[in-house]
Amino acid sequence: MSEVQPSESVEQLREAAVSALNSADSSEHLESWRVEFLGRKGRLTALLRGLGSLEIEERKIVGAAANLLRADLDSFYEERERQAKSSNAVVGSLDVTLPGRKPAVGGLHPSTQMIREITQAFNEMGFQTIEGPEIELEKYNFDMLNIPAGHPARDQWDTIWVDSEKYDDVLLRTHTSPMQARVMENNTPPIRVVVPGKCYRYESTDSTHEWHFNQVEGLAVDTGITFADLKGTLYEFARRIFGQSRKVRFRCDYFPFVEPGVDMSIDWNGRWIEILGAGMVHPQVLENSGYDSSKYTGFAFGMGPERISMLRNEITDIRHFFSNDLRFLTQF
Ligand code: FA5
Repeated sequence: MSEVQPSESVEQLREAAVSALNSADSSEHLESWRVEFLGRKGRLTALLRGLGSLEIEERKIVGAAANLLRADLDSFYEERERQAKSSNAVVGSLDVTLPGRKPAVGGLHPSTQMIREITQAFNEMGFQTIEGPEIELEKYNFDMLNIPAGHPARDQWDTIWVDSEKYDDVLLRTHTSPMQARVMENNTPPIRVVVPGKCYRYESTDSTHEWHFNQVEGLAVDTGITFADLKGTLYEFARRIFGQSRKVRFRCDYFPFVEPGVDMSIDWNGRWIEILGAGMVHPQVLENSGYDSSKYTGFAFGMGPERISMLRNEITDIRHFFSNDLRFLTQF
């Protein structure tokens, strides 16, 4: 075996080349690395040119080591170049090499979906949808509805009052019923409207009570409207929303603006669940709006779409509707 050792300079060149290649972090750096180490006037070429001055045995060994180094550097360079090309495809913060993902698409809020379903059921029965103010005058929220100041029925609705420079008695409406008075004031019979919208009550929340929630009000006024019309309309509504075979129950209830007043429940797995309040429009309310109560009669109702959606979709807590949690919202 020859005593001649492989040239140190091949090993030094390998070390220098590999370390420079590892720190080349851009295409420009890679190119200057290629020129420095593998180029025609580069360091490897210079080393090969120097072989001629070596003894024949040494030249063989150093030559073989230098050729091996060239092969290695070529393949290291190719690998780095391939990596650089694929990372060049990353444009700014957009990585176009990532696999495609379905874009998130928004949808209608579950309350809106329920409101639209309810109002559509009534639209198909000839009711028109209208909206009214959420900030309301005491006059419409209470007085016109037969609930004058000091009337104990005011305690039924815990009221959020609003400071106003222009008006004395302004509040966030506690129900959509003030629209009964507003609609009657501005229209002549026949009237058939449904009024969806937000209501506010100063009350603590629990699984079935929110301090803000939606209602859908209904009002029909004409000559000859009877309690049978109220029952027939609400029966048909319950069938459309809860299914054709749904059983319905009416019981007496008290609201100052209707006489007689009722609540309507539906049969839900053998239990009666109350879903709305209703009644024949009180003659005083008709008179307050300038109608002759000996000529006109009407019925009105008010329901909570969130409570109806809870029943239909087996939602156990009303607070989910307004907590803005996508895990809930995306289920609709
Ligand atoms: C009223 O608000 C009457 N204005 C309804 C009415 C209209 C009666 C026309 C007669 C004629 P009540 O306070 O019961 O009634 O509310 C009606 C519906 O609103 C309830 O059945 C319920 O579905 C919903 N609701 C009431 N309070 C809340 C609350 N805190 N959170 C969620 N929903 C509520």
